[in-house]
Amino acid sequence: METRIEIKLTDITGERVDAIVNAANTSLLGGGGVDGAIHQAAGPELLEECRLMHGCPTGGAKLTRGYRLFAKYVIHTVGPVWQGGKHNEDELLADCYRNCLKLAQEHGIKTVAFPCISTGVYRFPIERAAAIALKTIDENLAGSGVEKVVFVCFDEVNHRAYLDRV
Ligand code: AR6
Repeated sequence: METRIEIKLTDITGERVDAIVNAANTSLLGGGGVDGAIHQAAGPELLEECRLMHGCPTGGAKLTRGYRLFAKYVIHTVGPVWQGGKHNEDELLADCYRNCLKLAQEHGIKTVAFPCISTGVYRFPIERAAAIALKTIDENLAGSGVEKVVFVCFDEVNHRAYLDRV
């Protein structure tokens, strides 16, 4: 099976994929950045379902429906807050990508779009985050049943960091 990796500069809420990934916080009760944009686009039912989840640990992932989004599902993951690099941040960020893929596999999701997890408010260095995202997906895609992964960047710096690595 051929798997496609795409890198885009766009708003993730408009992606026409089976699932979009949300860079959430441990409460799963919404926030700013991509989290705010996804809740805004999906509508209030998303928050209602998130309330039933009782949060999510850093590096973990939980799945909800997508409501008013094109995407049937939202996979909520919680990236690490950058604290200088000696607090297991790299491994926790890799866990986010791995656990999202795992959920995608369990739900028969074929196409999934990821934002640049942790690179906004959580201040993870952009180049380092892009390298981890690409490597982790590359290492875990085989056998997952996922046929297309879209890395959705929202700014030129992240976009360039991904393009330079493929
Ligand atoms: N589409 C795609 N990417 C986006 C969008 C969008 N509509 N909006 C922002 N980004 P951030 P984090 C990019 O801060 O660092 C929230 O408040 C953004 O440019 O959204 O993981 C949560 O509730 C950046 O590259 O997430 C948490 O409290 C990337 O998404 C906290 O922020 C991630 O930036 C999580 O922080």
